[in-house]
Amino acid sequence: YPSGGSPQPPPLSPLVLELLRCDPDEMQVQSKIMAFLQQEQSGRGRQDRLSTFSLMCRMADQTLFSIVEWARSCIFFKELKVGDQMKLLHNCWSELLVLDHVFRQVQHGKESSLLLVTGQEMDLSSVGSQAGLSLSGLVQRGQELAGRLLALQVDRREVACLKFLLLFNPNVKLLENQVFVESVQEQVNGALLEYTVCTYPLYLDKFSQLVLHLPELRALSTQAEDYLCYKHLSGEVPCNNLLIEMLHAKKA
Ligand code: DR9
Repeated sequence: YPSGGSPQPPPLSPLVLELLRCDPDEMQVQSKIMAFLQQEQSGRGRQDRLSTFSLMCRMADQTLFSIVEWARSCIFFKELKVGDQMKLLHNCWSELLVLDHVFRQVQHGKESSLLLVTGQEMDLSSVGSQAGLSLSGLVQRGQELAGRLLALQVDRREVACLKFLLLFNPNVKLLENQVFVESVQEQVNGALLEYTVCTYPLYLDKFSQLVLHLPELRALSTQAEDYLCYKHLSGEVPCNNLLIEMLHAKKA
């Protein structure tokens, strides 16, 4: 044992480390999506510049692509047949998007602006003036959830676990390998519990506090799907959109 100095931190559960290792590098995702959007804009003349809404849809669409790419490269998920992979993703894509957005706001830590996946900052007052009631409500609700997670001091490792808990949802129907999905859910639950107890020993119920926020996240994602569906029906969402494809898959 090392003598003197500060005590060694407790060893991290190997599973938590593995889940964190699956996480893509935020800067890499940021520059990839930024480059994609600039490419999209650069071919256009002054007249047919994309509207804020189209740009935001493309941005969210690209974020969803990176989430799907993340899932496909993940431990456990790789082992599933494609059919089960699709069912799990169809079930949770909007939850993963909302968690991604909300945790970005936690890290950003500013109440007066949003941080987009591209690294751009957007003033909430300008959202307030451009957005209609339902979008403003969604953004506001997202900020409130971010505020509560910030107060909980949620960290990256915990978020990595939460993403797996959302992805491996044992309530998804007609899975070929239901038992495996249940076992991953249990293992990740156990690892998250152990991690919070070891890392935040003075904070006794951090685990339950974290997990208790999942229903709010799910409610928010349902509300976001409804908004997107409404925009789609009024013909505003650009075509060839993965968001819309996922929206249809879930309803089917
Ligand atoms: C389905 C699950 C999706 C979850 C996605 C979560 C991540 C999305 C990433 C960022 C969203 C931030 C939105 C910032 C607002 C951008 C600036 C703005 O206000 O633009 C106005 C424009 C039009 O507003 P409107 O639809 O209300 O119409 C107004 C009307 O015409 C006049 O009254 O809105 C947009 O540009 C919104 C872009 C939406 C992009 C993709 C769909 C995401 C679905 C829901 C967003 C929920 C965000 C909050 C999540 C907590």
